[in-house]
Amino acid sequence: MTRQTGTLTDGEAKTYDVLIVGAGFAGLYMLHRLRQIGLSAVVLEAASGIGGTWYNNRYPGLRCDIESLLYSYSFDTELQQEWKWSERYAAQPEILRYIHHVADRFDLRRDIQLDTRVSTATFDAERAQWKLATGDGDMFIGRYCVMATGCLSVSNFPFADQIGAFDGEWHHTSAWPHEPVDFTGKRVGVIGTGSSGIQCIPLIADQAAHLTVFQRTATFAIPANNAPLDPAFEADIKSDYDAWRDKNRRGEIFGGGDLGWHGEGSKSLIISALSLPAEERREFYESHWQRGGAHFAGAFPDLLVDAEANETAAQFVREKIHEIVKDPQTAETLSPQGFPIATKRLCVDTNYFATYNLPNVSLVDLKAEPIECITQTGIRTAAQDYSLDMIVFATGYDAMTGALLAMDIRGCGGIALREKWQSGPKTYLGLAIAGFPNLFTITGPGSPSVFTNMIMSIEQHVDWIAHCLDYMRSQGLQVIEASEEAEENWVKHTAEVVSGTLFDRADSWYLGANIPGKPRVFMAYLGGVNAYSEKCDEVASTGYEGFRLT
Ligand code: NA7
Repeated sequence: MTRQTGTLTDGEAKTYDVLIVGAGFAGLYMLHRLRQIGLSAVVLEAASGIGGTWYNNRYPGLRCDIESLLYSYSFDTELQQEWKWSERYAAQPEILRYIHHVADRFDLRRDIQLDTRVSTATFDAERAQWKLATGDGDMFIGRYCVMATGCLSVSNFPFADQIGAFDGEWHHTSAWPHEPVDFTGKRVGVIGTGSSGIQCIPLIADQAAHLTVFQRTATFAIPANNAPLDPAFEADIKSDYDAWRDKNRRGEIFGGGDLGWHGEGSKSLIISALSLPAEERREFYESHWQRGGAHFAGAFPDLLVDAEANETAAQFVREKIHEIVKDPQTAETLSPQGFPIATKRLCVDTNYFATYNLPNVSLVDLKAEPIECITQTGIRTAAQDYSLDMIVFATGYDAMTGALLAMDIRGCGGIALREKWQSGPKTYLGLAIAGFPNLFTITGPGSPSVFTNMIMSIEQHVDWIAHCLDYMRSQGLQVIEASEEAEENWVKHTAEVVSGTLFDRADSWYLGANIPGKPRVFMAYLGGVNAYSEKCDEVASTGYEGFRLT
Protein backbone atom coordinates (compact mmCIF):
# COMPACT_ATOMS: atom_id res chain seq x y z
CA MET A 1 0.00 0.00 0.00
CA THR A 2 1.18 3.48 -0.75
CA ARG A 3 -0.07 6.81 0.34
CA GLN A 4 -2.31 8.07 -2.46
CA THR A 5 -4.75 10.50 -0.92
CA GLY A 6 -7.74 11.08 -3.10
CA THR A 7 -6.32 9.47 -6.23
CA LEU A 8 -8.88 9.23 -9.00
CA THR A 9 -8.63 5.66 -10.24
CA ASP A 10 -12.12 4.31 -10.73
CA GLY A 11 -14.28 6.63 -12.74
CA GLU A 12 -15.04 9.48 -10.37
CA ALA A 13 -14.26 7.47 -7.23
CA LYS A 14 -11.45 8.59 -4.94
CA THR A 15 -9.18 5.85 -3.66
CA TYR A 16 -7.58 5.61 -0.24
CA ASP A 17 -6.02 2.91 1.87
CA VAL A 18 -8.75 3.29 4.48
CA LEU A 19 -12.23 4.78 4.47
CA ILE A 20 -13.46 5.93 7.86
CA VAL A 21 -17.15 6.64 8.42
CA GLY A 22 -17.87 9.14 11.20
CA ALA A 23 -15.97 12.14 12.56
CA GLY A 24 -16.62 11.73 16.27
CA PHE A 25 -14.00 10.78 18.86
CA ALA A 26 -13.45 7.41 17.11
CA GLY A 27 -13.09 8.64 13.53
CA LEU A 28 -10.74 11.48 14.48
CA TYR A 29 -8.34 9.30 16.41
CA MET A 30 -8.47 6.59 13.70
CA LEU A 31 -7.41 9.14 11.12
CA HIS A 32 -4.56 10.34 13.32
CA ARG A 33 -3.27 6.78 13.93
CA LEU A 34 -3.47 5.84 10.26
CA ARG A 35 -1.45 8.88 9.31
CA GLN A 36 1.15 7.89 11.88
CA ILE A 37 1.63 4.54 10.15
CA GLY A 38 1.67 6.10 6.70
CA LEU A 39 -1.71 5.00 5.36
CA SER A 40 -3.99 7.32 3.46
CA ALA A 41 -7.48 7.80 4.81
CA VAL A 42 -10.53 9.97 4.49
CA VAL A 43 -13.21 10.53 7.12
CA LEU A 44 -16.74 10.75 5.74
CA GLU A 45 -19.17 12.52 8.04
CA ALA A 46 -22.89 13.02 7.47
CA ALA A 47 -23.16 16.11 9.68
CA SER A 48 -21.96 19.61 8.86
CA GLY A 49 -19.43 19.57 11.66
CA ILE A 50 -17.10 17.23 13.50
CA GLY A 51 -17.87 15.76 16.93
CA GLY A 52 -20.37 12.97 16.26
CA THR A 53 -22.92 12.71 19.03
CA TRP A 54 -21.43 15.83 20.69
CA TYR A 55 -22.15 17.78 17.51
CA ASN A 56 -25.73 16.62 17.08
CA ASN A 57 -26.71 16.69 20.74
CA ARG A 58 -26.83 20.15 22.26
CA TYR A 59 -29.95 20.28 24.40
CA PRO A 60 -29.85 22.34 27.61
CA GLY A 61 -28.16 20.53 30.48
CA LEU A 62 -26.28 18.07 28.28
CA ARG A 63 -23.10 16.86 29.92
CA CYS A 64 -21.11 13.69 30.12
CA ASP A 65 -21.64 11.25 33.00
CA ILE A 66 -17.99 10.17 32.96
CA GLU A 67 -15.58 12.53 34.73
CA SER A 68 -13.95 14.97 32.32
CA LEU A 69 -10.42 14.08 33.40
CA LEU A 70 -11.10 10.57 32.07
CA TYR A 71 -13.51 11.39 29.25
CA SER A 72 -10.70 12.65 27.03
CA TYR A 73 -7.95 11.22 24.84
CA SER A 74 -4.91 9.71 26.53
CA PHE A 75 -2.79 9.14 23.42
CA ASP A 76 -0.81 12.35 23.66
CA THR A 77 0.86 13.37 26.90
CA GLU A 78 1.06 17.06 26.11
CA LEU A 79 -2.56 17.19 25.03
CA GLN A 80 -3.82 15.62 28.23
CA GLN A 81 -1.57 17.73 30.42
CA GLU A 82 -2.36 21.03 28.72
CA TRP A 83 -6.10 20.80 28.25
CA LYS A 84 -8.01 22.21 31.22
CA TRP A 85 -11.52 21.04 32.00
CA SER A 86 -13.65 23.48 33.94
CA GLU A 87 -15.99 21.03 35.70
CA ARG A 88 -16.08 17.53 37.16
CA TYR A 89 -18.50 16.58 34.35
CA ALA A 90 -17.99 18.65 31.22
CA ALA A 91 -20.98 20.13 29.45
CA GLN A 92 -21.49 19.61 25.73
CA PRO A 93 -20.07 22.96 24.52
CA GLU A 94 -16.81 22.30 26.36
CA ILE A 95 -16.54 18.75 24.98
CA LEU A 96 -17.15 20.03 21.47
CA ARG A 97 -14.50 22.76 21.99
CA TYR A 98 -12.09 20.02 23.04
CA ILE A 99 -12.85 17.98 19.90
CA HIS A 100 -12.17 21.05 17.73
CA HIS A 101 -8.96 21.71 19.63
CA VAL A 102 -7.79 18.14 18.91
CA ALA A 103 -8.72 18.40 15.23
CA ASP A 104 -6.70 21.60 14.90
CA ARG A 105 -3.77 20.46 17.01
CA PHE A 106 -3.29 17.33 14.88
CA ASP A 107 -4.28 19.00 11.60
CA LEU A 108 -7.08 16.50 10.99
CA ARG A 109 -9.58 18.63 9.08
CA ARG A 110 -7.90 18.34 5.67
CA ASP A 111 -8.87 14.65 5.48
CA ILE A 112 -12.44 15.01 6.72
CA GLN A 113 -15.31 15.41 4.31
CA LEU A 114 -18.44 16.83 5.99
CA ASP A 115 -22.04 16.70 4.74
CA THR A 116 -21.29 13.28 3.30
CA ARG A 117 -23.77 10.60 4.35
CA VAL A 118 -22.70 7.12 3.31
CA SER A 119 -25.71 5.16 2.13
CA THR A 120 -24.10 1.99 0.80
CA ALA A 121 -20.89 0.11 1.51
CA THR A 122 -20.06 -2.79 -0.77
CA PHE A 123 -17.14 -5.20 -0.67
CA ASP A 124 -15.65 -6.03 -4.04
CA ALA A 125 -14.10 -9.44 -3.38
CA GLU A 126 -12.23 -9.57 -6.69
CA ARG A 127 -10.33 -6.36 -6.03
CA ALA A 128 -10.40 -6.76 -2.26
CA GLN A 129 -11.71 -3.29 -1.66
CA TRP A 130 -14.66 -1.43 -0.21
CA LYS A 131 -16.79 0.95 -2.25
CA LEU A 132 -18.76 3.51 -0.29
CA ALA A 133 -21.43 5.59 -1.98
CA THR A 134 -23.45 8.56 -0.81
CA GLY A 135 -27.04 9.36 -1.72
CA ASP A 136 -25.64 12.13 -3.94
CA GLY A 137 -23.73 9.63 -6.04
CA ASP A 138 -20.24 10.32 -4.64
CA MET A 139 -18.08 7.22 -4.52
CA PHE A 140 -15.07 6.35 -2.37
CA ILE A 141 -12.84 3.30 -2.65
CA GLY A 142 -10.58 1.87 0.02
CA ARG A 143 -8.82 -1.38 0.80
CA TYR A 144 -10.25 -1.17 4.33
CA CYS A 145 -13.33 0.40 5.84
CA VAL A 146 -13.62 1.46 9.47
CA MET A 147 -17.07 2.19 10.82
CA ALA A 148 -16.68 4.87 13.48
CA THR A 149 -20.39 5.50 13.51
CA GLY A 150 -21.02 5.59 17.26
CA CYS A 151 -23.22 3.59 19.61
CA LEU A 152 -25.80 6.30 20.21
CA SER A 153 -26.11 8.24 16.99
CA VAL A 154 -29.41 7.27 15.35
CA SER A 155 -32.51 8.75 16.99
CA ASN A 156 -35.43 6.74 18.26
CA PHE A 157 -38.37 8.91 17.26
CA PRO A 158 -41.56 6.91 17.80
CA PHE A 159 -43.82 9.87 17.00
CA ALA A 160 -42.12 10.87 13.75
CA ASP A 161 -45.12 9.98 11.61
CA GLN A 162 -47.51 12.05 13.77
CA ILE A 163 -45.49 15.18 14.45
CA GLY A 164 -46.68 16.83 11.24
CA ALA A 165 -50.05 17.31 12.93
CA PHE A 166 -48.61 19.52 15.67
CA ASP A 167 -48.77 23.30 15.11
CA GLY A 168 -46.22 24.16 17.77
CA GLU A 169 -42.42 24.00 17.94
CA TRP A 170 -40.79 20.63 18.59
CA HIS A 171 -37.30 19.20 18.96
CA HIS A 172 -35.64 15.83 19.50
CA THR A 173 -32.82 15.92 22.03
CA SER A 174 -30.54 13.96 19.69
CA ALA A 175 -30.76 16.53 16.88
CA TRP A 176 -31.01 19.83 18.70
CA PRO A 177 -30.93 23.16 16.80
CA HIS A 178 -27.72 25.17 16.81
CA GLU A 179 -29.57 28.35 17.72
CA PRO A 180 -30.74 28.79 21.34
CA VAL A 181 -34.23 27.42 21.96
CA ASP A 182 -36.33 29.78 24.08
CA PHE A 183 -38.86 28.18 26.39
CA THR A 184 -39.81 31.43 28.12
CA GLY A 185 -43.52 31.74 28.74
CA LYS A 186 -44.25 28.50 26.86
CA ARG A 187 -46.25 25.41 27.81
CA VAL A 188 -43.72 22.68 27.16
CA GLY A 189 -44.14 18.90 27.10
CA VAL A 190 -41.17 16.53 27.45
CA ILE A 191 -41.58 12.88 26.47
CA GLY A 192 -38.91 10.60 27.91
CA THR A 193 -37.10 10.41 31.23
CA GLY A 194 -33.80 8.69 30.35
CA SER A 195 -30.44 10.48 30.62
CA SER A 196 -31.42 13.14 28.05
CA GLY A 197 -34.80 13.85 29.64
CA ILE A 198 -33.52 14.08 33.20
CA GLN A 199 -30.73 16.44 32.11
CA CYS A 200 -32.92 18.90 30.20
CA ILE A 201 -36.06 18.82 32.38
CA PRO A 202 -34.65 21.02 35.23
CA LEU A 203 -33.38 23.65 32.79
CA ILE A 204 -36.56 23.74 30.75
CA ALA A 205 -38.57 24.03 33.99
CA ASP A 206 -36.51 27.14 34.88
CA GLN A 207 -37.78 28.93 31.77
CA ALA A 208 -41.13 27.46 30.82
CA ALA A 209 -44.47 28.85 31.95
CA HIS A 210 -45.47 25.24 32.50
CA LEU A 211 -43.64 21.97 31.96
CA THR A 212 -45.48 18.66 31.63
CA VAL A 213 -43.27 15.58 31.78
CA PHE A 214 -44.67 12.46 30.10
CA GLN A 215 -43.04 9.51 31.84
CA ARG A 216 -43.40 5.92 30.63
CA THR A 217 -40.82 4.35 32.95
CA ALA A 218 -39.57 6.00 36.11
CA THR A 219 -35.81 6.45 36.29
CA PHE A 220 -33.20 5.66 38.89
CA ALA A 221 -30.95 8.72 39.08
CA ILE A 222 -28.05 9.57 41.34
CA PRO A 223 -26.97 13.17 41.99
CA ALA A 224 -23.98 14.18 39.89
CA ASN A 225 -22.64 16.59 42.49
CA ASN A 226 -21.08 18.36 39.59
CA ALA A 227 -18.79 21.23 40.52
CA PRO A 228 -15.97 23.33 39.12
CA LEU A 229 -12.86 21.21 38.89
CA ASP A 230 -10.69 21.87 41.92
CA PRO A 231 -7.24 22.87 40.58
CA ALA A 232 -5.50 20.95 43.38
CA PHE A 233 -7.49 17.81 42.51
CA GLU A 234 -6.75 18.26 38.82
CA ALA A 235 -3.03 18.72 39.53
CA ASP A 236 -3.07 15.64 41.71
CA ILE A 237 -4.63 13.45 39.00
CA LYS A 238 -2.40 14.94 36.31
CA SER A 239 0.73 14.31 38.35
CA ASP A 240 0.03 10.62 37.93
CA TYR A 241 -2.16 10.74 34.83
CA ASP A 242 -0.75 7.65 33.13
CA ALA A 243 -1.37 5.55 36.22
CA TRP A 244 -5.01 6.71 36.28
CA ARG A 245 -5.39 5.94 32.59
CA ASP A 246 -3.94 2.47 33.22
CA LYS A 247 -6.37 1.86 36.06
CA ASN A 248 -9.14 2.86 33.67
CA ARG A 249 -7.86 0.40 31.05
CA ARG A 250 -7.61 -2.37 33.60
CA GLY A 251 -11.23 -1.84 34.60
CA GLU A 252 -10.34 -0.67 38.08
CA ILE A 253 -12.54 2.40 37.81
CA PHE A 254 -16.20 1.54 38.10
CA GLY A 255 -18.22 2.29 35.00
CA GLY A 256 -15.00 3.63 33.55
CA GLY A 257 -15.53 7.11 34.80
CA ASP A 258 -15.42 7.84 38.50
CA LEU A 259 -12.18 9.05 40.01
CA GLY A 260 -13.43 8.25 43.47
CA TRP A 261 -13.23 10.20 46.68
CA HIS A 262 -10.62 12.92 46.16
CA GLY A 263 -8.88 10.74 43.62
CA GLU A 264 -8.02 7.95 46.00
CA GLY A 265 -9.95 5.53 43.85
CA SER A 266 -13.27 3.80 43.94
CA LYS A 267 -14.57 3.03 47.37
CA SER A 268 -16.30 -0.33 46.92
CA LEU A 269 -16.70 -3.01 49.52
CA ILE A 270 -15.74 -6.43 48.24
CA ILE A 271 -18.57 -8.10 50.11
CA SER A 272 -22.20 -8.82 49.37
CA ALA A 273 -24.60 -5.97 50.02
CA LEU A 274 -26.59 -8.48 52.05
CA SER A 275 -23.76 -9.23 54.43
CA LEU A 276 -23.93 -5.80 56.11
CA PRO A 277 -26.50 -4.93 58.79
CA ALA A 278 -29.23 -2.75 57.26
CA GLU A 279 -28.16 0.44 59.04
CA GLU A 280 -24.51 0.11 58.04
CA ARG A 281 -25.49 -0.67 54.47
CA ARG A 282 -27.69 2.40 54.42
CA GLU A 283 -24.84 4.58 55.64
CA PHE A 284 -22.64 3.15 52.93
CA TYR A 285 -25.20 3.95 50.24
CA GLU A 286 -25.56 7.40 51.78
CA SER A 287 -21.84 8.04 51.40
CA HIS A 288 -22.09 7.05 47.72
CA TRP A 289 -25.14 9.25 47.27
CA GLN A 290 -23.31 12.21 48.80
CA ARG A 291 -20.27 11.60 46.65
CA GLY A 292 -22.57 11.33 43.60
CA GLY A 293 -22.10 9.75 40.19
CA ALA A 294 -22.74 6.39 38.57
CA HIS A 295 -20.30 4.69 40.90
CA PHE A 296 -23.31 4.13 43.16
CA ALA A 297 -24.04 0.95 41.17
CA GLY A 298 -20.60 -0.36 42.09
CA ALA A 299 -21.02 0.12 45.83
CA PHE A 300 -21.18 -3.66 46.24
CA PRO A 301 -19.96 -6.22 43.72
CA ASP A 302 -23.21 -8.23 43.73
CA LEU A 303 -25.62 -5.41 42.86
CA LEU A 304 -25.86 -6.45 39.23
CA VAL A 305 -25.97 -10.20 39.78
CA ASP A 306 -28.12 -10.73 42.89
CA ALA A 307 -31.70 -9.47 42.80
CA GLU A 308 -32.02 -9.27 46.57
CA ALA A 309 -28.80 -7.30 46.91
CA ASN A 310 -29.88 -5.05 44.08
CA GLU A 311 -33.20 -4.35 45.76
CA THR A 312 -31.41 -2.85 48.78
CA ALA A 313 -29.84 -0.22 46.51
CA ALA A 314 -33.07 0.31 44.57
CA GLN A 315 -35.03 0.81 47.78
CA PHE A 316 -32.46 3.31 49.06
CA VAL A 317 -32.94 5.43 45.93
CA ARG A 318 -36.74 5.18 46.14
CA GLU A 319 -36.56 6.46 49.71
CA LYS A 320 -34.38 9.34 48.54
CA ILE A 321 -36.96 10.22 45.90
CA HIS A 322 -39.64 10.29 48.59
CA GLU A 323 -37.43 12.54 50.75
CA ILE A 324 -36.80 15.00 47.92
CA VAL A 325 -40.20 15.14 46.23
CA LYS A 326 -42.79 16.79 48.48
CA ASP A 327 -45.99 15.46 46.92
CA PRO A 328 -46.21 11.76 47.94
CA GLN A 329 -48.18 10.73 44.85
CA THR A 330 -45.67 12.37 42.51
CA ALA A 331 -42.81 10.80 44.49
CA GLU A 332 -44.43 7.40 44.11
CA THR A 333 -44.90 7.83 40.36
CA LEU A 334 -41.24 8.85 40.08
CA SER A 335 -40.07 5.79 42.04
CA PRO A 336 -38.92 3.06 39.64
CA GLN A 337 -40.47 -0.36 40.10
CA GLY A 338 -40.29 -3.64 38.26
CA PHE A 339 -36.66 -3.72 37.15
CA PRO A 340 -33.36 -3.81 39.04
CA ILE A 341 -31.43 -0.59 39.53
CA ALA A 342 -28.68 -0.01 36.93
CA THR A 343 -30.00 -2.61 34.49
CA LYS A 344 -31.16 0.36 32.47
CA ARG A 345 -28.46 3.03 32.21
CA LEU A 346 -28.16 4.56 35.69
CA CYS A 347 -28.77 8.27 35.24
CA VAL A 348 -26.68 10.98 36.86
CA ASP A 349 -28.69 14.11 37.52
CA THR A 350 -28.59 17.69 38.72
CA ASN A 351 -31.79 18.74 40.52
CA TYR A 352 -33.95 16.29 38.57
CA PHE A 353 -36.25 15.06 41.33
CA ALA A 354 -36.40 18.46 43.09
CA THR A 355 -37.74 19.97 39.86
CA TYR A 356 -41.08 18.25 40.56
CA ASN A 357 -41.52 20.49 43.64
CA LEU A 358 -41.83 23.53 41.39
CA PRO A 359 -45.37 24.87 40.92
CA ASN A 360 -44.98 25.04 37.13
CA VAL A 361 -44.06 21.35 36.70
CA SER A 362 -46.41 18.40 36.46
CA LEU A 363 -45.93 14.71 35.78
CA VAL A 364 -48.06 12.44 33.61
CA ASP A 365 -47.79 8.72 34.23
CA LEU A 366 -48.00 7.08 30.81
CA LYS A 367 -48.42 3.67 32.42
CA ALA A 368 -51.79 4.91 33.69
CA GLU A 369 -52.68 6.99 30.62
CA PRO A 370 -50.67 6.01 27.51
CA ILE A 371 -50.15 8.51 24.72
CA GLU A 372 -52.74 8.02 22.00
CA CYS A 373 -51.43 10.54 19.51
CA ILE A 374 -49.86 13.90 18.85
CA THR A 375 -52.55 16.42 18.00
CA GLN A 376 -52.56 19.87 16.43
CA THR A 377 -52.45 21.43 19.88
CA GLY A 378 -50.38 18.98 21.89
CA ILE A 379 -50.52 15.45 23.21
CA ARG A 380 -53.56 13.25 23.69
CA THR A 381 -53.35 10.48 26.27
CA ALA A 382 -55.95 7.87 27.12
CA ALA A 383 -57.19 10.27 29.84
CA GLN A 384 -57.09 13.78 28.35
CA ASP A 385 -55.69 16.32 25.88
CA TYR A 386 -52.66 18.37 26.98
CA SER A 387 -52.34 21.73 25.22
CA LEU A 388 -48.72 22.59 24.51
CA ASP A 389 -46.71 25.24 22.67
CA MET A 390 -43.63 23.05 22.42
CA ILE A 391 -42.78 19.34 22.60
CA VAL A 392 -39.33 17.94 23.39
CA PHE A 393 -38.79 14.32 22.43
CA ALA A 394 -36.17 12.79 24.70
CA THR A 395 -36.94 9.32 23.39
CA GLY A 396 -33.39 8.11 22.88
CA TYR A 397 -31.61 6.09 20.24
CA ASP A 398 -31.59 2.99 18.13
CA ALA A 399 -28.44 2.04 20.02
CA MET A 400 -25.37 0.04 19.04
CA THR A 401 -26.62 -1.28 15.69
CA GLY A 402 -28.75 1.66 14.46
CA ALA A 403 -26.06 3.55 12.57
CA LEU A 404 -24.57 0.43 10.98
CA LEU A 405 -27.92 -0.88 9.81
CA ALA A 406 -28.98 2.53 8.52
CA MET A 407 -26.46 1.92 5.71
CA ASP A 408 -26.80 -0.90 3.22
CA ILE A 409 -23.58 -2.79 3.99
CA ARG A 410 -22.83 -5.74 1.73
CA GLY A 411 -20.05 -8.25 2.24
CA CYS A 412 -18.88 -11.34 0.34
CA GLY A 413 -21.34 -12.59 -2.27
CA GLY A 414 -23.48 -9.50 -1.75
CA ILE A 415 -24.75 -10.63 1.65
CA ALA A 416 -26.46 -7.75 3.48
CA LEU A 417 -25.53 -6.93 7.06
CA ARG A 418 -29.21 -6.28 7.71
CA GLU A 419 -29.90 -9.89 6.72
CA LYS A 420 -27.01 -11.33 8.68
CA TRP A 421 -28.06 -9.44 11.82
CA GLN A 422 -31.77 -10.15 11.45
CA SER A 423 -31.88 -11.96 14.77
CA GLY A 424 -29.31 -9.72 16.46
CA PRO A 425 -25.75 -8.51 15.91
CA LYS A 426 -22.98 -11.08 15.52
CA THR A 427 -19.35 -10.01 15.60
CA TYR A 428 -15.92 -11.25 16.53
CA LEU A 429 -14.77 -9.10 19.47
CA GLY A 430 -17.11 -6.31 18.40
CA LEU A 431 -14.40 -5.43 15.90
CA ALA A 432 -15.05 -7.57 12.84
CA ILE A 433 -17.84 -9.50 11.14
CA ALA A 434 -17.56 -12.86 9.36
CA GLY A 435 -18.46 -12.46 5.69
CA PHE A 436 -17.41 -8.79 5.74
CA PRO A 437 -13.64 -8.80 5.16
CA ASN A 438 -11.51 -5.70 5.76
CA LEU A 439 -14.35 -4.05 7.67
CA PHE A 440 -13.84 -2.92 11.26
CA THR A 441 -16.35 -1.54 13.74
CA ILE A 442 -15.05 0.75 16.48
CA THR A 443 -16.81 -0.09 19.77
CA GLY A 444 -19.13 -2.35 17.80
CA PRO A 445 -21.74 -4.64 19.34
CA GLY A 446 -20.03 -7.44 21.23
CA SER A 447 -17.36 -5.16 22.73
CA PRO A 448 -17.48 -3.51 26.19
CA SER A 449 -18.29 -0.10 24.60
CA VAL A 450 -21.18 1.58 26.44
CA PHE A 451 -20.24 -0.06 29.74
CA THR A 452 -16.92 1.73 29.76
CA ASN A 453 -15.40 5.13 29.32
CA MET A 454 -16.11 5.30 25.59
CA ILE A 455 -12.98 7.30 24.78
CA MET A 456 -10.78 4.71 26.42
CA SER A 457 -12.50 1.90 24.51
CA ILE A 458 -12.25 3.89 21.29
CA GLU A 459 -8.51 4.31 21.79
CA GLN A 460 -8.11 0.59 22.48
CA HIS A 461 -9.97 -0.37 19.29
CA VAL A 462 -8.25 2.24 17.13
CA ASP A 463 -4.81 1.15 18.32
CA TRP A 464 -5.71 -2.48 17.68
CA ILE A 465 -6.94 -1.74 14.15
CA ALA A 466 -3.89 0.42 13.33
CA HIS A 467 -1.59 -2.32 14.59
CA CYS A 468 -3.48 -4.89 12.51
CA LEU A 469 -3.27 -2.83 9.30
CA ASP A 470 0.41 -2.22 9.88
CA TYR A 471 0.91 -5.96 10.30
CA MET A 472 -1.07 -6.70 7.13
CA ARG A 473 1.14 -4.34 5.17
CA SER A 474 4.37 -5.69 6.63
CA GLN A 475 3.33 -9.25 5.74
CA GLY A 476 2.15 -8.34 2.24
CA LEU A 477 -1.40 -9.38 3.14
CA GLN A 478 -4.50 -7.82 1.63
CA VAL A 479 -7.57 -9.40 3.18
CA ILE A 480 -8.50 -10.09 6.78
CA GLU A 481 -11.78 -11.72 7.70
CA ALA A 482 -13.16 -13.08 10.97
CA SER A 483 -13.96 -16.77 10.75
CA GLU A 484 -17.53 -17.97 11.30
CA GLU A 485 -16.29 -20.19 14.08
CA ALA A 486 -14.48 -17.43 15.99
CA GLU A 487 -17.51 -15.20 15.63
CA GLU A 488 -19.89 -17.88 16.83
CA ASN A 489 -17.72 -18.61 19.86
CA TRP A 490 -17.50 -14.93 20.72
CA VAL A 491 -21.27 -14.43 20.41
CA LYS A 492 -21.79 -17.46 22.63
CA HIS A 493 -19.28 -16.21 25.18
CA THR A 494 -20.83 -12.71 25.37
CA ALA A 495 -24.26 -14.28 25.90
CA GLU A 496 -22.90 -16.55 28.64
CA VAL A 497 -21.31 -13.64 30.48
CA VAL A 498 -24.52 -11.64 30.52
CA SER A 499 -26.65 -14.62 31.51
CA GLY A 500 -25.13 -14.48 34.99
CA THR A 501 -26.41 -10.92 35.52
CA LEU A 502 -29.73 -9.15 36.06
CA PHE A 503 -29.64 -7.28 32.76
CA ASP A 504 -32.36 -9.30 31.07
CA ARG A 505 -34.87 -8.10 33.69
CA ALA A 506 -35.20 -4.62 32.21
CA ASP A 507 -36.46 -3.36 28.85
CA SER A 508 -33.33 -1.39 28.12
CA TRP A 509 -31.69 -0.07 24.98
CA TYR A 510 -28.77 -2.38 25.83
CA LEU A 511 -31.17 -5.15 24.76
CA GLY A 512 -32.74 -3.23 21.90
CA ALA A 513 -36.01 -3.33 23.86
CA ASN A 514 -36.76 0.37 23.22
CA ILE A 515 -37.19 -0.21 19.49
CA PRO A 516 -40.30 -2.14 18.45
CA GLY A 517 -39.36 -5.25 16.49
CA LYS A 518 -35.64 -5.10 17.33
CA PRO A 519 -34.30 -8.51 18.38
CA ARG A 520 -33.90 -8.75 22.15
CA VAL A 521 -30.18 -9.40 22.35
CA PHE A 522 -27.76 -7.90 24.86
CA MET A 523 -25.37 -5.94 22.68
CA ALA A 524 -22.32 -5.22 24.83
CA TYR A 525 -19.59 -7.41 26.29
CA LEU A 526 -19.72 -7.58 30.08
CA GLY A 527 -16.64 -9.68 30.76
CA GLY A 528 -14.63 -6.62 31.86
CA VAL A 529 -12.32 -4.28 29.95
CA ASN A 530 -9.18 -5.92 31.25
CA ALA A 531 -10.11 -9.43 30.16
CA TYR A 532 -11.42 -8.03 26.90
CA SER A 533 -8.31 -6.07 25.95
CA GLU A 534 -6.11 -9.00 26.98
CA LYS A 535 -8.12 -11.17 24.60
CA CYS A 536 -7.70 -8.61 21.79
CA ASP A 537 -3.94 -8.43 22.44
CA GLU A 538 -3.65 -12.18 22.50
CA VAL A 539 -5.47 -12.44 19.16
CA ALA A 540 -3.02 -9.94 17.65
CA SER A 541 0.07 -11.53 19.14
CA THR A 542 -0.87 -14.96 17.83
CA GLY A 543 -0.98 -13.73 14.24
CA TYR A 544 -4.69 -12.80 14.44
CA GLU A 545 -6.19 -15.99 15.73
CA GLY A 546 -9.80 -16.35 14.63
CA PHE A 547 -9.17 -14.36 11.46
CA ARG A 548 -8.32 -15.59 7.96
CA LEU A 549 -5.53 -13.55 6.41
CA THR A 550 -4.79 -13.77 2.72
P1 NA7 B 1 -33.11 6.60 26.73
O1 NA7 B 1 -32.28 6.34 27.92
O2 NA7 B 1 -33.40 5.47 25.81
O3 NA7 B 1 -34.48 7.24 27.24
C1 NA7 B 1 -35.56 7.41 26.38
C2 NA7 B 1 -36.79 7.77 27.17
O4 NA7 B 1 -37.86 7.95 26.27
C3 NA7 B 1 -37.20 6.67 28.14
O5 NA7 B 1 -37.73 7.27 29.28
C4 NA7 B 1 -38.28 5.96 27.35
O6 NA7 B 1 -39.21 5.26 28.14
C5 NA7 B 1 -38.95 7.12 26.65
N1 NA7 B 1 -39.69 6.68 25.48
C6 NA7 B 1 -39.20 6.06 24.39
N2 NA7 B 1 -40.19 5.79 23.53
C7 NA7 B 1 -41.33 6.24 24.11
C8 NA7 B 1 -42.68 6.24 23.73
N3 NA7 B 1 -43.08 5.71 22.56
N4 NA7 B 1 -43.58 6.78 24.57
C9 NA7 B 1 -43.18 7.33 25.73
N5 NA7 B 1 -41.92 7.35 26.16
C10 NA7 B 1 -41.00 6.81 25.35
O7 NA7 B 1 -32.49 7.76 25.83
P2 NA7 B 1 -31.65 9.02 26.29
O8 NA7 B 1 -31.48 9.87 25.09
O9 NA7 B 1 -32.25 9.63 27.48
O10 NA7 B 1 -30.27 8.42 26.74
C11 NA7 B 1 -29.56 7.53 25.89
C12 NA7 B 1 -28.15 7.36 26.36
O11 NA7 B 1 -27.37 8.49 25.98
C13 NA7 B 1 -27.97 7.29 27.84
O12 NA7 B 1 -28.28 6.06 28.37
C14 NA7 B 1 -26.52 7.66 28.01
O13 NA7 B 1 -25.71 6.54 27.76
C15 NA7 B 1 -26.30 8.66 26.92
P3 NA7 B 1 -38.95 3.70 28.49
O14 NA7 B 1 -37.86 3.71 29.52
O15 NA7 B 1 -38.50 3.03 27.21
O16 NA7 B 1 -40.24 3.20 28.98
